[in-house]
Amino acid sequence: MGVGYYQALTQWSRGEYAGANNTQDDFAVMQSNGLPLRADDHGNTPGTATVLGGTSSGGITTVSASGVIERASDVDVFAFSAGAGTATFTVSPAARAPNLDAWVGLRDSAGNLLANINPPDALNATFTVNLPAAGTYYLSMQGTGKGDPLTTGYTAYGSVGQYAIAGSFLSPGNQAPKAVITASALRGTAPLTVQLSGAGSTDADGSVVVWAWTFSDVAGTSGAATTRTYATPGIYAVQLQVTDNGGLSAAASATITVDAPVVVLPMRVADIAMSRTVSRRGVAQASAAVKVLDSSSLPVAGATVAGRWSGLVSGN
Ligand SMILES: [Ca+2]
Ligand SMILES: [Ca+2]
Ligand SMILES: [Ca+2]
Repeated sequence: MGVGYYQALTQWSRGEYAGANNTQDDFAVMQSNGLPLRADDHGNTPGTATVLGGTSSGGITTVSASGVIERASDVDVFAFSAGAGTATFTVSPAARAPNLDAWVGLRDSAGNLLANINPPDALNATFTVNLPAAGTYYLSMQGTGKGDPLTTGYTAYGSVGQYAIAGSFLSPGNQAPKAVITASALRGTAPLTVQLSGAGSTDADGSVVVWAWTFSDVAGTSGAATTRTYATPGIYAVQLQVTDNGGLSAAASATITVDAPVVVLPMRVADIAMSRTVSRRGVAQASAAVKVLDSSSLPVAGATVAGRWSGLVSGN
């Protein structure tokens, strides 16, 4: 053993470094003097894994566990069931005089390594990983070495000791949220200002944490509420996507109809020219030519006029 001054992290060994003059195996010496290594506390394989215990609230399960890497060959495996989404774990060595430099791996139920963490020059490890699907996952702990043991590194020989695990992940069976759009108006005359709110969106087993709005005419925005002003007549689509604290999403949509403003032109009836014709068979036909002028005294094309006859409609 020796002391690695000026190093951020030092580790004890049995003299695997270059030029070592003491290669004594202290574990072997202790055992030969009646100090057997402790029995393993957690299984080494997924089949013998310890199930991580914890509590579930608001769609999030929080777990903790502790254990000991008793020998260099030890692997401690923990199992947990989680929903799809973000999982975060922190592995801490013993608070006092720790020796365990932990390598932590996260595998899915098929044994695929999804993440591993072994920060340089630190004994603790924190990592966040996105679990691709709901299911059972395995966290495995083991001691590790660092770099080249002959120079500035060390082997896993001394990486033993206590550790604590703390983590959180989505509870299995997370339910998707429900998106609800509330609009102050779905139809109106341009310019139309519409207050849009997604505050009525819900999540049965957690909470809505993200509101994302997309519009058919402009770039989208985020937030529980937003305001749009439609200057141009047309039909516009609005979509709201909400995401819960478990990463599941749901969407709702609405259609905003913006009508052209009704134009009222000042106009007047300038003249009505009456005429009457009588056919040989004695049938009389009367007509009225109505002249409609605007405020500039120009004829208004296409003006619709309604009239009603009253009084004498036959005879001279
Ligand atoms: Ca162990
Ligand atoms: Ca073990
Ligand atoms: Ca949920």
